[in-house]
Amino acid sequence: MNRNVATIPQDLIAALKKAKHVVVFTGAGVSAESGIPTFRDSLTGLWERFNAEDLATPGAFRKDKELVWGWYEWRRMKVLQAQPNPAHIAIAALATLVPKLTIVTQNVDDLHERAGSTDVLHLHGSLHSPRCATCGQAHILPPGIPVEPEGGRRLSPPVCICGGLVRPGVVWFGEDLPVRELRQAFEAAQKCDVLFAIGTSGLVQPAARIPSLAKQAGACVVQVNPTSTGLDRECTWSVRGAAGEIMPNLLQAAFGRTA
Ligand code: BV8
Ligand code: ZN
Repeated sequence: MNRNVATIPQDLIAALKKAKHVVVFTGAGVSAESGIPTFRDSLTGLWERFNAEDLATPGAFRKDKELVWGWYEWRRMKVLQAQPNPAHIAIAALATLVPKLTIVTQNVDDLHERAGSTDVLHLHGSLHSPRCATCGQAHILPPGIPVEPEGGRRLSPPVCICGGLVRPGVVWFGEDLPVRELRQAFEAAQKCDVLFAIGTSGLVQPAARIPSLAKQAGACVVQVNPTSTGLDRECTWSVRGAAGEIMPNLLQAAFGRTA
């Protein structure tokens, strides 16, 4: 039974206070209040006539590597210019308030880490770890924040010492997820007492299975999202609101502190 709630229910607070193992599963919405467009927000500038799912594919990179590499560098600039928001900070603090916390993210930004979270399981890779498409060698990006025009531009991807093209270090549609991270995420979901699904539309597989795995294993599943999603039916509670407000309020209610 999914309860849509605008305020934080007492039984949720009680469940969190006695939880031994909490999983926080995040999507693009957790970075929205840091100014990072969500994955399904419509694209702008050079990419406005595309949707993200079409650009985030090996085929798009083969077809127009400058368009795709320019998009990822523009996104990387946005992330480097952004700051973690109160949701990231509260999630980092949660690690000091519960016996065990596992953070699983679909996001390719490093805002959880910059808020102080460690051992974050990135299911879809990272903007900050490009690699050679041929030999797999990690590519070291120049230090600092790339300067890209607001509307974006086409950029030639770097070339590896082996002659191969450097590609973004993300998992594209049609590509397998990293085996270790996915296994650890599924295991944590099946062992935890409480799982938070924060800022995700629950559309992308196999990551979207994580909340139902937790529910089937008997965990309380809490969704934090301003809108209804396909995950609603998996959730014990769907707390309607922005993560940057809900998460600090939840920590304050349960533990008397927000960060
Ligand atoms: C794969 C990296 C095997 C790139 C991304 C069934 C099983 C297996 C696969 C499939 C399947 N069915 C279909 C597939 C194929 C595909 C898939 O799932 N397609 C979907 C579209 C149906 N899956 C794959 O291809 C995966 N690979 O399964 O390999 C395989 C191999 C070959 C053939 C078949 C299978 C790979 C998927 C990974 C793709 N890469 N990212 C990049 O970033 O450029 S996914 C991308 O979507 C991002 O990582 C993003 O995080 C993720 C999920 O989106 P969300 O995070 O949920 O973001 P979204 O914008 O959708 O929603 C944001 C939410 O936040 C909204 O609900 C909004 O209301 C909320 N929000 C807004 N503001 C706030 C907020 N919430 C809280 N607070 C706020 N302030
Ligand atoms: Zn190479």
